[in-house]
Amino acid sequence: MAASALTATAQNPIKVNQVGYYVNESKVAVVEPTGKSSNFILKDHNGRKVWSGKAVRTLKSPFNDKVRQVVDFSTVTKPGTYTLTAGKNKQTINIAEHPYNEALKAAIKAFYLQRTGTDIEAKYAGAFARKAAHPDTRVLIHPSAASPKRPAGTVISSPKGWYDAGDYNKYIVNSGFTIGLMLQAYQLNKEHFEQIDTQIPESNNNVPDLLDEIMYNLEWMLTMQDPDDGGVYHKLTTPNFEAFVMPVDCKQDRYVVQKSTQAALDFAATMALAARIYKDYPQYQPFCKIAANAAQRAYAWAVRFPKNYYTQQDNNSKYDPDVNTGTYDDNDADDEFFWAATEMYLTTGEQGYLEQARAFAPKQFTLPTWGNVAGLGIFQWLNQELLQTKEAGKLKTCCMKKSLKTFCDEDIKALATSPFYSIFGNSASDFIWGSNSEKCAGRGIAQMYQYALTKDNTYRKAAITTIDHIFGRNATGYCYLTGFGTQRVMHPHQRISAADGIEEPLPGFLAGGANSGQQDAKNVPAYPSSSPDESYQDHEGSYASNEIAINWNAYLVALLGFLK
Ligand code: G3I
Ligand code: 9MR
Repeated sequence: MAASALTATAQNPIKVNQVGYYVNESKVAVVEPTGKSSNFILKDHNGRKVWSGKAVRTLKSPFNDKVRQVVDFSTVTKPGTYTLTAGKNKQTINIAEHPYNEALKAAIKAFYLQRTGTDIEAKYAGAFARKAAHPDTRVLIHPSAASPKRPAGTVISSPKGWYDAGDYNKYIVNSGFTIGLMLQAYQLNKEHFEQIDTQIPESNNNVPDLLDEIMYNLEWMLTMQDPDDGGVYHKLTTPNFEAFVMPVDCKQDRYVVQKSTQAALDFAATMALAARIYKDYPQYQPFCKIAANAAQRAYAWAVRFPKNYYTQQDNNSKYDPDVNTGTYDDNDADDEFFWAATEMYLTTGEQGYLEQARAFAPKQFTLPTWGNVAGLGIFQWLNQELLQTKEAGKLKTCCMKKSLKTFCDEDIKALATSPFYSIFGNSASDFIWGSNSEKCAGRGIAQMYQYALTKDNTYRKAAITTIDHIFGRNATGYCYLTGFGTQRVMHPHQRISAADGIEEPLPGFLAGGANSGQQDAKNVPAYPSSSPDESYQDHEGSYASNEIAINWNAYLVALLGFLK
């Protein structure tokens, strides 16, 4: 389809979840009034009227003078394709039993498209096939990472793994977080994930595709541990971001840089968690032994160096070459200690780790992010309760659960006055870098934990309102998952999508989303608005609002895995 056709409805004042609505859940559209008409009509594919009504609420934006009408046609429950009409404007509505299966499949398949060091084959990727690049079999030890046995310039091999995002580097902190979030969701929703066939090279090996896909990055992560001392390099990177060229056209040397406490702990948590999950599959049992051992060594290293934070600027003042790529830096490792100690205890049963987990346990629930993984520690303890394991209750979760409930209830209160009828996006602080995932899908996942704990459907309904935002019921009208929706993201900040000569971007990627920081303002045309919720542009240069990233896709995978 031509780009013009895909974006023809860019100004459609009727904002809906363009992927679809569940038959038995709320169906809300939000209309920006354009004329006097106050009657809304829904017709089926034969043009028969099945519903008509007025707005249930008219609300003013918290950020500007715009007014929005909330239209609720939840009483329509028959699967099908419909047309919603408001005055002269029309919008397509899909209703289905399982409206998000294709989106979930694509969001997992996106990880395959991010694989480094292997041919991406036409039989799995169609037009998006490409030649292998970045084998990473010749990676240099950067001076910041030098050790007696591996002095600067030593060549190591560190193949496989996924490109982090729109760039071509591989970062341990973000990899660990990404895998942690997905494996934890997998633990609770195995049956649903098992039936998702993503058509990847490993699809016929009797292991769920999600686990095979994740293994491709776990194998890389293992190579990032210094075999001598157990420390873990923070990232594998070029000195500078590559230009917008295809992977095969990249020429810069690749380095591993400084070992960091956060990298060691996220690595330990991820490997410990993986060692438990993959042991169900005979072909992965050797991996599980290696992973469990690697996790213990990394944790021990972090205990020796509890404040060895990644310091890019400092390193640049001391060493050459300078490194100017993503930092994933963080000045607090308590949350990483908590998550890692949690996973280590559950894998080894050793009391020492339980004591560490107790010592670092947070009192409050916070949404998990790459920089604050306390939420992953909390989710793992909740998983123990929900799965009724023998470890459930070894760490008291009462404060965490109380604060998760408060958090979720506050979000739900906001629905009453939310112009887009979503628990996300009602305050400016939601619109940060990666808002669609870190704040929006993150809030959805929190609600799904609360739902799992209480079976109170109010929480599941609240979670669905975050998916409604992501799939188009929002101030920009974009459906933020590439390849989906009627108003599509066509120009994500992703080097491959920009350089492959194909008009459509790689499918299945969640764009970062509106970000009031507008940190890329110098690289892009003027933003359409200064409103936080409109600080987005579908422009290739917009890394602050329109990049894609593995961790962001992970939130969507986890949330859709819960929702089913
Ligand atoms: O969390 C704070 C929030 O408390 C505060 O109110 C708000 C106000 O600006 O900022 C929030 O922090 C932002 C943070 O993202 C949220 O996680 C920072 O301002 C923002 O600078 C930070 O951006 C990070 C970005 O790198 C720049 O460092 C993103 O999280 C992170 O996802 C992104 O990661 C990059 C990699 O470095 C390189 N590869 C691509 C990847 C995706 O863009
Ligand atoms: O492409 C880079 C993206 O992956 C990062 O998330 C982002 C922030 O670190 O930086 C992007 O690179 C830009 C750089 O920071 C500034 N000059 C323009 C680069 C993009 O073309």
